[in-house]
Amino acid sequence: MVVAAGCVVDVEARRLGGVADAEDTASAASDASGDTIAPEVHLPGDPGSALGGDPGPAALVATPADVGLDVVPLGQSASVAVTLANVSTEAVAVSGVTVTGDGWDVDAVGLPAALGPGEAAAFTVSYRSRACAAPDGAVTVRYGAPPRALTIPLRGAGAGLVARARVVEGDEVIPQTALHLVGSESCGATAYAWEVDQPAGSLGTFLPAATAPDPTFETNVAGTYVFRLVATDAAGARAEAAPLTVVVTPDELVHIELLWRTPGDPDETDTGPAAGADLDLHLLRPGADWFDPVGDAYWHNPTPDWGAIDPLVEDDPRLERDDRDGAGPENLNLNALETGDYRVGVHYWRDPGGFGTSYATVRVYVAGTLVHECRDVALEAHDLAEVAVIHGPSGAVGGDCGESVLHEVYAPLE
Ligand SMILES: [Ca+2]
Ligand SMILES: [Ca+2]
Ligand SMILES: [Ca+2]
Ligand SMILES: [Ca+2]
Repeated sequence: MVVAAGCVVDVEARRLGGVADAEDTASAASDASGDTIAPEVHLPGDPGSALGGDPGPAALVATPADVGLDVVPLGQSASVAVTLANVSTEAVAVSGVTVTGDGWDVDAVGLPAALGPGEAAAFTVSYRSRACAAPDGAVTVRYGAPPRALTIPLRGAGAGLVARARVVEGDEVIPQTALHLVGSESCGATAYAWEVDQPAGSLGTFLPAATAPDPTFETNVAGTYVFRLVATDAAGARAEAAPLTVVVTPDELVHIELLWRTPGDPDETDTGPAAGADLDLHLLRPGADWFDPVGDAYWHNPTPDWGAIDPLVEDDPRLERDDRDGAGPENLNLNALETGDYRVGVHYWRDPGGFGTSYATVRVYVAGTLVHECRDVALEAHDLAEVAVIHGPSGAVGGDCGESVLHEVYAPLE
């Protein structure tokens, strides 16, 4: 008999005497006591196993004889009342009611210690959904002398379609963290669709695809990302997981970010030697000029030695991310500021695809906080715009957003 979730089979339950406690009687009725326990018996007149002597017809009958639940959503519970009827002509002592199976439980507190001839009483079997597919289980009722066992099979309930999403790295990370998104813990899903709201200008993508159950996603731009997962089952039903919010915060004293868009590039996320416009981020040490072999940190000089010579002193800038094929981002980081003005520049180095004007966005973070932003600074190939000045050692940031642009600027190695 299959009983729908939440359905209760009502029966007349009469208390005849003491209370059989499932917990206390479970161990007392164990095989270790040396008692012989006759096997499962379902129907009156069923002789059961004759091994060790014919125990005779079963005295107790369960209704339903087995329990099966339909869908029980994760975290929810369903219960079924099971009636025990004494179909014999003598009183029967009930010595224990036990249950097996993860998530299954039994409440037999109200069950009398004995049932008279023709009498019946009920107990409750419940299931709490904690997994996509519930395990099977069984209720065993021990009764009579010598002890006999009445087994009621429990067939597990599925959780149905449930979309579940999580991110392994947690909800606060630093830039360039490869997030591992997990959707495969959804229940009943046959297809997955991930979406993301990402910081302005960020064109991050899911790898290997937004339809993968467990994709990765690299947070190359600081800011807030919101990930959404829609799971679909074989019947086409859809379920959406709770959104995941991940905040990406730089952990360097100074973090400078460059993004750009190039409207003439039909695909700003493709890769390859001529796939996009190549803009470059530059950071000048106080007093240095553009393309200085030591004083300008950029792609050709990504980790110059500034400040102390001791490599253990964290006072050197680092170009952590370079981008050569469109959109960016690039980022430069610095953990110590000497006295003086550091200048931040954007150079439109190459336009191998002839994509034309690019619009640069630069954000400067100091101690994890966005303190300066230039949006959509228009640049033609070989333009160089100064977009920020960082005052050392205070970390105050000023400057304009590319009001003065140098034209026809070529890197010395060109
Ligand atoms: Ca492109
Ligand atoms: Ca570049
Ligand atoms: Ca140094
Ligand atoms: Ca790119």
